[in-house]
Amino acid sequence: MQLMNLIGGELTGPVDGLWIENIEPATGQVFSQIPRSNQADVERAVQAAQSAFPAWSSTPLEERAACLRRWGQLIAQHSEKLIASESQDNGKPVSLARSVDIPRAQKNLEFFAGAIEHFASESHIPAGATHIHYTHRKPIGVVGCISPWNLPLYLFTWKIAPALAAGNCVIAKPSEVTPVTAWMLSTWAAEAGFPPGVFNVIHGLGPEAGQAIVEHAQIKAISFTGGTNTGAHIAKTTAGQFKKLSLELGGKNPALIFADCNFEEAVKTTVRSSFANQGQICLCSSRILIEDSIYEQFRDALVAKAQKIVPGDPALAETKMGAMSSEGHRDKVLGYIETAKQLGATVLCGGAAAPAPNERCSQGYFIQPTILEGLDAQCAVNQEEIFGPVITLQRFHTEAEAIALANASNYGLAATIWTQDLARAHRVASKVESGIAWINCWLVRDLRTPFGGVKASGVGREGGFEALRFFTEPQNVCIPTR
Ligand code: TXE
Repeated sequence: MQLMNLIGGELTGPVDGLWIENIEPATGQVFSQIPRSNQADVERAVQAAQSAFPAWSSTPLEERAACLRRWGQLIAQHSEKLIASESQDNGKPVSLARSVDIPRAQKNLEFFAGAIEHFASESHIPAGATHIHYTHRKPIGVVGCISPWNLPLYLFTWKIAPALAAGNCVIAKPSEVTPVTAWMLSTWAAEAGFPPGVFNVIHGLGPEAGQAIVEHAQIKAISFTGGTNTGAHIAKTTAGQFKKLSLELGGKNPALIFADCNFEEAVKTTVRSSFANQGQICLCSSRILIEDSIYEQFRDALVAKAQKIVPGDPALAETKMGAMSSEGHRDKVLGYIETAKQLGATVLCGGAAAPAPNERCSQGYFIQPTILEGLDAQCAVNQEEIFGPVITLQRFHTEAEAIALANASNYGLAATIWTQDLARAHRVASKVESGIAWINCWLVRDLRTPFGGVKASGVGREGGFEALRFFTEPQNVCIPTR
């Protein structure tokens, strides 16, 4: 299978004729080739996008919304193929692609089709006004959307949908690790009704194709989700160009387990929040903070449940945990487990690569769900984002200590708080340094809410009208009333 770029409405190979091998992580085998695009491909895409911008930005918003809705319907129509492809490309179980990734990709497109129809700007008219001010929100122009490999089509559509709805032309780059479903979606752009050049996809490596997008002077905004180091690099690269930036980066998310929690529910959800998608969700819990009086009981219940999760062939319907997204990432995660052992951690379960679930997957990248205890809060394993099925347990005695431990991190994306005490729930949520706080639940999303992190977890917010504000440039217009 050979994937193509989409430039100016045409599916086309890379200018230089170079290709990258794309590997199925469950088998370690090459199953497709993707364009190794560079600055020349990006230049062609920017030119196509610039030519398309005047017409697209003045297209009635109902028509732009209709294109997004038709695209959403095409996802629904092709969902079986998308589910299988997402699982093959990423290593995630088909059950997860079926319940989360692909339906959510459709919803993202349909949500922003609706959101743009309800998006209004402000006017400021003081009593007895001599002048009226109103805010004109204009599309920015050509924008770049760079997405990661953990939720490939889900995060790709989360960015391109608001960008297109707001009237921008898009240069999108999916992760080179998981490019297939973005490519499939690109092949239906014309059928959905997008004129040539409105939506362009450039495949390739981050430091080449991604870097060319980030550096391009005519690309006026970058929406990026990925690693914190890459985000910092993008911020430095664009600083002198005054581009708008939305950076959704890593996390080291605490789960605060108080003694008065609903025990069963807290254990069940913490297992899910720790190991869903092999721990490769930026919102996954990675530091489990447990109140002293229930520490042993909670730990043992968590370990008992985690031990029952056995990584399986992602293509099989019954599999709950699949393969790591790539060999390099598998090795990085195993490296952290080794570091933990060297630091004297107790491995309560897992702690190694998992055996291949079957012959087909004999060369695949599997890791056992791993729970560690006995590590210092400041050590690398408790400070750096591992982004795999690896969690650490820490003990606290007081609410203040729990909050201090939760905040003892450079990251600040999501916190999960488990307590039945209503006042404490609100109090702790307000003191935890995070963009999102879930109380007695996890990963419950309303697409209208602001999404993003503080500290090293990023800059700006996605979601709802926040995303539409990001993808528009406000202009204040002032006019006398008489
Ligand atoms: O991500 P990268 P990587 C974290 C996680 C993981 C680490 C590194 O901890 O272990 O990041 O993962 C593109 N200019 N997350 O290296 O490189 C790249 O091609 C422009 C958290 O795989 O950040 C891809 O499309 N673009 C995370 C995207 O950036 C560049 C999800 C993300 O890749 C670029 C993924 C450059 N110079 C990883 N270099 C989350 N927050 O959900 C790379 N890219």
